[in-house]
Amino acid sequence: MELFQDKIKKIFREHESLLSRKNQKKEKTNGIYQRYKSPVLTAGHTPLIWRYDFNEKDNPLLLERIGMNGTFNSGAMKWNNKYILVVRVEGDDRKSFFAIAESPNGIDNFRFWEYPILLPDVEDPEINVYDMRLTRHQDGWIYGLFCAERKDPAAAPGDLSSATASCGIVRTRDLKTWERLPDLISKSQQRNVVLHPEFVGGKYALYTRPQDGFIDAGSGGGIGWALIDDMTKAEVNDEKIINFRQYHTIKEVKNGEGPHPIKTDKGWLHLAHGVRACAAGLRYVLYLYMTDLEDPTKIIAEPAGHFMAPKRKERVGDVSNVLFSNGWIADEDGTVYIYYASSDTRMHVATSTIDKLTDYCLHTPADGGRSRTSVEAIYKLIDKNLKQLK
Ligand code: M1P
Repeated sequence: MELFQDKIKKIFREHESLLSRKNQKKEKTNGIYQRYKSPVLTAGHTPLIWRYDFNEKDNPLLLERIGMNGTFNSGAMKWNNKYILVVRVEGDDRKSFFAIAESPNGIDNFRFWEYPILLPDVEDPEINVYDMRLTRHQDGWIYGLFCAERKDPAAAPGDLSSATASCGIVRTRDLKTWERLPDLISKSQQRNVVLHPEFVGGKYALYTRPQDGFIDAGSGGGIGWALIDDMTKAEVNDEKIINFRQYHTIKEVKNGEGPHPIKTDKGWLHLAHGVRACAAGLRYVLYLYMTDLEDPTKIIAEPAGHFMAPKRKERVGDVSNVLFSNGWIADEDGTVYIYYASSDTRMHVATSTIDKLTDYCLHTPADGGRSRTSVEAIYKLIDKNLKQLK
């Protein structure tokens, strides 16, 4: 019979071989970005000490005591020369929480820190938290903005599904001690709220996503923008939509800012998600757009359609047909690490460069709104190529 200690050694060996697996580039690329073969984080990457009780007397059968269901929608930043993800970990109990994983190279060998983050509470404690966006702000703090979900107090008796979404706010200087600030005050529900990294006219600036209900964006027109005087009592007063949802596009049902935009010499580079409905349900894809350096609310480029959409295994998971990103890292050499989750289940990385992403934004035709305009764009390219190749 296998000894308890031998069984433990085997579990640790298998875990280590998953954690230390080298990631490899996928062969095919469209030139704009490079996908990788393996996910960077799965539920299987979570530490064994979160899941097993290794005391033989208490757990003689060596069963998993606390199950982990998924690792997805992660905020990202470079920290002490390491690539850091603040991961949305979801347990088998459906509760999400945040935990930090770090990698020496950004594409593999991600390892979770020993303890997940125990968020301080606010007066009205939320039920669930997810999708943290990290911003190292000009004011010196690192902010984490996330969705705080509560049971809808107005739900009819017997309705155990209706919920409300608000923006929770924490800040830290070391990623270890987190100060909880009051939730964002807003007339509407809010999810996908992101802090711009610089002051704008002396104020903090938020990308918002006003929504009528917990799921429905409803009359919320798209990605919004609001200036905030003080992050310790943040309140949305004036909110204007800067990136609209549009009929017959990849973002007709919903959209939302991803991580905070990257400052480039050609403008602010934004990553967002767009949602459309189809017979298979909702389809979430990623798209890029750019805004003016002086006026981050002014769109200067937006390529038609998606930048990345779920492919092959990415298409299947707990919520299938979803790509979602709330974290990317721009390295000093211009490499961009795009951390994206597939189907609310696992984390991946794709790499690109600032040059490629801005070139893609500035030179991909915009959505003309009709099939005919799409064909006209192709005609223009064919004419140009035929002249070029003669
Ligand atoms: O299930 C897909 C995504 O749905 C929500 O995003 P949005 O508010 O834009 O619809 C979020 O719950 C997100 O976490 C999730 O990945």
